[in-house]
Amino acid sequence: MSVVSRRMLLTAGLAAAGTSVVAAAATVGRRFGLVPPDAAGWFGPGETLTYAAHRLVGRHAMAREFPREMISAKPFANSTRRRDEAFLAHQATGFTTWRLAVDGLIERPLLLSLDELRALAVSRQITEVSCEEGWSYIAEWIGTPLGAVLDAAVVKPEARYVVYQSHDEDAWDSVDIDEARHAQTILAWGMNGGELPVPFGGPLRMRVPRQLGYKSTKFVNRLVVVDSLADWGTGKGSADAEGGYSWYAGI
Ligand SMILES: Nc1nc2c(c(=O)[nH]1)N[C@H]1C(S)=C(S)[C@@H](COP(=O)(O)O)O[C@H]1N2
Ligand SMILES: [Mo]
Repeated sequence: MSVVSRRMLLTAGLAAAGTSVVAAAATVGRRFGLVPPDAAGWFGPGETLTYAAHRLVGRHAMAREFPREMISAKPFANSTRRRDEAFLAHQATGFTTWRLAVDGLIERPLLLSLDELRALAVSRQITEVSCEEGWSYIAEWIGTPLGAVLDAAVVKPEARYVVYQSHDEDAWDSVDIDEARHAQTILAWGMNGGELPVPFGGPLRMRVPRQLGYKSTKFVNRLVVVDSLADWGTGKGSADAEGGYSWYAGI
């Protein structure tokens, strides 16, 4: 038997073992929130291992925060697709009538202006946006913790995920409740001391600094608290997951 074929057999055997172990653990894992919504795909076993490991040992881990002097002089705004008509109308009037809608499994549906959002709580962080394509930049983000919005809305006990939608209709995404309530997960309305500029997602973007940049959806306009992602798109939990990226993008 050649070295190559033995290695191939070994790899195949390990992969098969890994798959069956993960399959056996799936029932337990689902119960304890260790299985990501895109677990059924080709990369499913790998996605599940990463997600489960981060959830078991890193639930409270913090994304790296940087000193002020490391803020990037020229942050790069990634290209963005077309925003909807409503966005253009709000932009024309300086976002004064713009509102963030919050609904789903909550006691108090909300429609929040930017001022109302700012009045809930303010949090600052100097963190890095890391794109899966290899570039990154560091900026100061000022915003309202997503957890503070969830508290204001009074989340029902069966809630498991927060779906976020955008004026860019192709950019919906979601995080689990732990990520949503993590102190560094914020709805950012400020950047580097000023308002959040439109190219960077203004008036409001998600900042999920423990995950890759694509989870930090720009132009966010609606949050929906849900117990399952099955009814959203094809059930993978985000537009990016449907496009082949992993739903969980922990760094
Ligand atoms: N609405 C919207 N949000 C988005 C994107 C997008 O195309 N549309 N791109 C994502 C990706 S892939 C990255 S890496 C970051 C980049 O953030 P930036 O534009 O501030 O550089 O935004 C994310 N948020
Ligand atoms: Mo990205």
